[in-house]
Amino acid sequence: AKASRKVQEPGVTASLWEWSWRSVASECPRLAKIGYDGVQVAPPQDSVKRTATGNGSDAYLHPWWEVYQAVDYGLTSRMGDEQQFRDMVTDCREAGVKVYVDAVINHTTGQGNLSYGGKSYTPYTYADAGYVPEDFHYNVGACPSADGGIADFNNKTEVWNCNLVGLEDLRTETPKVQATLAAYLNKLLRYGVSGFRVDAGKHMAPADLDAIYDRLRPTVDGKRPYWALEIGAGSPGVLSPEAYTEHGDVLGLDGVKQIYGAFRSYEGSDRQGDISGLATFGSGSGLTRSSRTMSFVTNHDTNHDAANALTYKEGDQYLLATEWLLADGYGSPQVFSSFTFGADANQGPPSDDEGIIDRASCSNGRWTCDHAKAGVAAMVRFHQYVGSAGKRHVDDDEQNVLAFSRGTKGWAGFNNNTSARTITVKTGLKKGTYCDTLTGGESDGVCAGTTVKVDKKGRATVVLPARGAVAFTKKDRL
Ligand code: AAO
Repeated sequence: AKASRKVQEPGVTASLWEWSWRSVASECPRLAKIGYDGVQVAPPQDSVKRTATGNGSDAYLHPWWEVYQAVDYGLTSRMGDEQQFRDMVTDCREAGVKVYVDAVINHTTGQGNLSYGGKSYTPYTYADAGYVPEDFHYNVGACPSADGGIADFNNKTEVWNCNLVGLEDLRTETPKVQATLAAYLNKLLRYGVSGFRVDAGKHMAPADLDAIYDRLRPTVDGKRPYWALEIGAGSPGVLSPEAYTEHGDVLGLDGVKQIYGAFRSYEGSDRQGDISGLATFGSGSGLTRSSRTMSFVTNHDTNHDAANALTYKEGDQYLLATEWLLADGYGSPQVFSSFTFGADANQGPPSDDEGIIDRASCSNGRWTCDHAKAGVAAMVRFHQYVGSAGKRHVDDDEQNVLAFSRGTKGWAGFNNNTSARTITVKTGLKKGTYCDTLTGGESDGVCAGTTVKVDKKGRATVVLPARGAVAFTKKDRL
């Protein structure tokens, strides 16, 4: 039978970033129960295993970023071994959760000489992957910068051919490199993976990305693999996220900044911003179109950039923003969930002395488990229930308050102020008493939290808690 050209859609995913394979496997039944369609996992290929620390900010022997330095495409990593990876994919699929992989295909490593898989290497020579010096842009004179690095992020030749932060840049335009990378991705697809987050997508020419994608087999479900390109914000023209939407979905990194700007405003602060301004979030606010975007409040990079993104450290505000994004419907929303860390942004996940990551626990304070928090889980269900129903009855009259319906299927109101607000709005829903899903929800016809009365004109007066929200759908009618 001819393979379908239909691309796997990710739906709602959780990024259980740097969770070990065994931990992801045991979490998948809960992800399914909450209503997640998929899980995204950290880079599984073999990577550098550091043997010494550096100076100043390079004090961690096993920082989180080791896994972004590929050595070969064996699947022994900080998160587990190849069998554990395969078992995780099988277990998650059996639970009904699809698995997406962070694919590091732009470069190899830029330091060290030993990998988690026990392989030794020297710069530009990786026997197990089959790479020799001529497989890298730097060694064939293709990078024009003086030191081989990217000096100008607005210059496409440098961005595509030079070494990003010293990471050895592969000649992704050659059939040999393309075949090597496609063999890696095809192995993952054979194991049941449904698609990829393409790391450093901006650092590969679009034609190279297309050529690699064209070499991919279908997923085990007979679809074209999902392909989400990481296009770091801020570069113009052919390097812009918009330009790359011709070649895949893109990560909503500009959206991260808009969300941050809107939420990090509160009474009595000198920081300005206003969540009511998110009424037009999406293509209406200059972002890539919804159908081409994976949206999120933060990811593993912006998580360390508290000046430009909301992170778990903001607590209620981070959760409120996550809940709002799930209600809004822009893009394919992804909820980031990983480990807690201190002041040094290089700190790695809880692990043993060898860098092997501990089992994730939602009760020892080392893992945020934001994907499973009650409010987030309730809004995943809301998101799935309202589907593609349009945003209607938008109420953005008051500072830091935003409310809207999703067609006639659900209504949600958000308040980013530090005290409660009462609003009277059109809900789009029919007359009745509804149970707010965020303050406890309903079971056996009894509502644990707030109830909202909708009159025969579809209007309701709702009290939005401080830094909180109220949301209900048609099926929450008592
Ligand atoms: C580590 C060490 C390095 C060492 C290297 C090699 O830290 O000192 O040289 O090893 O030995 C991660 C870590 C790196 C780490 C690396 C490898 O973040 O610190 O290096 O693993 O272990 C650019 C890229 C984008 C990239 C991002 C970090 O375009 O692809 O930098 N993200 C991915 C991953 C990331 C990973 C890698 C790539 C490498 O998600 O985790 O690195 O595999 C501007 C540019 C962007 C640029 C950013 C950040 O953006 O336009 O393209 O992203 O700067 O440098 C506003 C501005 C916008 C700016 C943005 C920054 O939006 O408008 O212009 O802020 O937030």
